[in-house]
Amino acid sequence: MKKIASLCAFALLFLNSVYAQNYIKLNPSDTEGELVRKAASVKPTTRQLNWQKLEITGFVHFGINTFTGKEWGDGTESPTLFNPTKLDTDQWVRIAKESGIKLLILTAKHHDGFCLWPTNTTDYSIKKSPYKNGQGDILKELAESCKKYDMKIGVYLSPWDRNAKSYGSEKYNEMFRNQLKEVLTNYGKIDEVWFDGANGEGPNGKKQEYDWASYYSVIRELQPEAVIAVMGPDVRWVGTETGYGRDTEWSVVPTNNLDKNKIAEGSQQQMNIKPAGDMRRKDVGSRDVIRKAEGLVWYPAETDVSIRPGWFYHENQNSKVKSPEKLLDIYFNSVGKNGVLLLNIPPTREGLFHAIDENNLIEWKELRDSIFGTNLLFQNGDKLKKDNNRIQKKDDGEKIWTTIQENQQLVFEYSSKKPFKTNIIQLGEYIKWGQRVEKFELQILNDNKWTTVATGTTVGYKRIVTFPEVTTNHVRIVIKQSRVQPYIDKIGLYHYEGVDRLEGNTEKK
Ligand code: FUL
Repeated sequence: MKKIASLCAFALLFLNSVYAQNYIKLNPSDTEGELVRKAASVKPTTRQLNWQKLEITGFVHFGINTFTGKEWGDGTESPTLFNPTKLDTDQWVRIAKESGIKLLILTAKHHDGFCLWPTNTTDYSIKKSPYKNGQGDILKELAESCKKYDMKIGVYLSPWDRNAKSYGSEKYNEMFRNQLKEVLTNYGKIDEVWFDGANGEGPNGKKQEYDWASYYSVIRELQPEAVIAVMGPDVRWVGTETGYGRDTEWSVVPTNNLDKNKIAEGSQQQMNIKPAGDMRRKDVGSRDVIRKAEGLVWYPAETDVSIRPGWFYHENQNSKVKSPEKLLDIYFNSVGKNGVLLLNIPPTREGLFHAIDENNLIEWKELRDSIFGTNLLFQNGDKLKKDNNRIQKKDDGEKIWTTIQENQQLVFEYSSKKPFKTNIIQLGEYIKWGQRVEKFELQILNDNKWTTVATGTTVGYKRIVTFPEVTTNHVRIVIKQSRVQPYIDKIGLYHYEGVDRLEGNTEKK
């Protein structure tokens, strides 16, 4: 009996490690084929998948810095400075909603340690401010507005705390867990918890050893559906704060501390599975990179950037708000590069989104709607040309294109009666079944000759590539190389007359 039980356990362990959802162990003896098959089998967790589908999320940097003009307070600023006179979280959420943002993350506590909710863990909070005579609670106000507008909500809670006396000792870990408990229990559903990487000294010159595992446990227990971002297991920082992601962006990346016992538990132990290597490097997941790894894990990129030069509001930056077209370029290079955009909009000292920011956000949304409202591929009832190798599958009501056999090219050929102008291609993979595409191309037929007008590497959830405008009525989109088989669920060609004006991708930024 014992033998059967241990055999079953072994079989489970084996199955789990081969078909593990979110992570997989590699063996040094894996052939190229096995490596690729394993990489293709790694999939997002439900919380990662739901998060990726949000596409555009928003950051709200607001706090004591808003009133001092600083970017990083040192924790000695007087709470009496915090006094927004016209604070209106409905206004924030309405504007965010109108611009297509799906989740808003509030800096409930930044590095200065000042808490925007009436915490019991420290005196350094809104309770000591003149705002609503110390009776205010910005997190509560925002949570209520989010509920009203059907907006998701997240909290930024800085582990680095330049005010807490206990910082640098075990007591601080306790305090931080209590802060987490407060923000995760009293405000309804929280969809994202954002931990920053900055870790300096506290007021007594000491550095803190963060007890990450215990923080993650609190979050998983109180808000099991929330993703934990950046210094967390679910979402990684793309590696720049410019809003421009990588041309080749893999969500399946190496991890080197897969512990057999933890895999055997088969649960969301990926919180112990930290990715290996520098996630800021140019290539995080191509075949060359994963070949050297001990294991692989699904760890997608979040691309954060501020609509202004600073994260907090500074009046003298009113002329430097990013234009609608700049935001469009950022959209192409973040969401369009298999990332989720996290766009910061800092409220003014009054407690409102500034009119310039509002205007640019709305115009940005109008631009996106006007471009992506018309897919040039499927106009006038024209259909894709039959291809012997292409088939369709369905999951959750979604149409997915794939090949009949493995390691074959997937070809979409399309001709329309009327020629059309295009300079944007958009593709998407059905990432619920993994990320697989390694190389694709757009070709047009001219005088009976196919010419390549755009190329790309990874696709992932969404990939947008711009190219010099062409006029055509016969195109071919070829998925040239994938891991095992591609699963494509979005395909389209679009046009924007201003493509040439965009800075476009520059990984150098
Ligand atoms: C950084 C912080 O130090 C900045 O102040 C800001 O909050 C940004 C989003 O993350 O690391």
